[in-house]
Amino acid sequence: MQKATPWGNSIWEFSAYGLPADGKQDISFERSLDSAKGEVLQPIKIEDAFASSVQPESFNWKNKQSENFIVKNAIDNNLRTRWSSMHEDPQWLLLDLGAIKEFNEIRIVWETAHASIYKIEVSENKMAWKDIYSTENGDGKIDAIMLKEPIKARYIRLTGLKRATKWGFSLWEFWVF
Ligand SMILES: [Ca+2]
Repeated sequence: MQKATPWGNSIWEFSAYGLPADGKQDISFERSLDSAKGEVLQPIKIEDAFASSVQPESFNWKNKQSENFIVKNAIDNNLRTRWSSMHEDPQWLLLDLGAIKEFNEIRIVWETAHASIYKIEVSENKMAWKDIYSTENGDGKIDAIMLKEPIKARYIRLTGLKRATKWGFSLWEFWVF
């Protein structure tokens, strides 16, 4: 509407980001992440999920409907449902693959309320835990974490140590490959 300088209006880039409009997992999106390798990966099925806390259901003014934040939302292959913790540090999310499985990549699709500091541990028995990843510079969006070598484990525990926002720890999906 009004130029800020004697020159014109000039921008380097204009980008828009969002989720699939149909509310279902966008497989082409998932595949596009692997296009460089020419492989199509399917995530390992996660049998169950638990969390240190769940934010109470609330009314979403954007969708005009109430929204819940139950932990199963993190493993339902739906990028429009999310788990969110209570608004306190720290919190954890525990995923059960149902049996010991081998994997070498984890992908976390964060909601705006992401973790700036978090770590991931794995276990075969929920007693002895092994650190496999940590970061103090989490920037949300999608974290595709390639492990140095394939890991065999049944349980995966994500611990959010510091929230990036005043909200909780919230993610749309947790994938294991
Ligand atoms: Ca979901």
